[in-house]
Amino acid sequence: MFRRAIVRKPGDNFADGLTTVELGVPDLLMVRSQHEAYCHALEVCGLGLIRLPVDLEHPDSTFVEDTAVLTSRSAILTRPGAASRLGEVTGIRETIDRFYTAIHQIAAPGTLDGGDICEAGSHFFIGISHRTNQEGAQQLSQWLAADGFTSSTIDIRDMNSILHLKSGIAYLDKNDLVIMEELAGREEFAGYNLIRVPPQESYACNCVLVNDRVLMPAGFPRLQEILSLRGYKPVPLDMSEFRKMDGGLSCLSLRF
Ligand code: CIR
Repeated sequence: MFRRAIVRKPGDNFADGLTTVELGVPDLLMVRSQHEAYCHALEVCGLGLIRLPVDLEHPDSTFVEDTAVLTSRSAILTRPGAASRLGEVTGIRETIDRFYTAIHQIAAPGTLDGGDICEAGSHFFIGISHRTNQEGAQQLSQWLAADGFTSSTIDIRDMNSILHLKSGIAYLDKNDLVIMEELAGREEFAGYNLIRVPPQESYACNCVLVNDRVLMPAGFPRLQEILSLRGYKPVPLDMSEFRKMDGGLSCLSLRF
């Protein structure tokens, strides 16, 4: 069960952040209202929110998930792979300090974005991407092993369709793994119940189980129906403006 989540309000310069997609410029009013609705949904799931203020130095800082990996045993502060995002970690450290006694930090030359880390029970999948490198993955895997967790890497560097590993997979419960078609054939995922997401809905792979509900992007009826049929309670949330900046649903919070 999660009890809390850290979120950060998007700033007026949100549209100055990084993006690789051409879906247009985010509408700031919609950004704010979609973020508010997301926060409200987390509260409905029973979480107490730690709401961080706008950080205008870092337009991408609302994507807090990339700055830390929080487990039941410790917190690992990351070292984001995009130069413009490196400074975001300083802004999250103080908050993590309030809740964790065991805190580690990815060090240079390692880089790692939280969006590449998928927790699946006591195992962690670590995406090797254009943001997370082998050194970063190795450091994380050592911290995880010291806490009794296993991990393995998934190389996604040759995939243009996703920024982070969690843009393409999400672990839910009872061995269920939501997965995009392009990744479903990989042998690393063979032991899971694969919930295959059709290509036209692959953005919805980035969903997240929060206690008894699954928060998922709105507008993806096939996945919503599959989740309902499997006994999950999907909560669709409009993510259109975050998607324009390559953002997935999970990256808007750090849940613990
Ligand atoms: C970036 O490119 O870093 C941001 N514009 C989006 C980060 C999204 N993070 C995530 O999905 N974990």
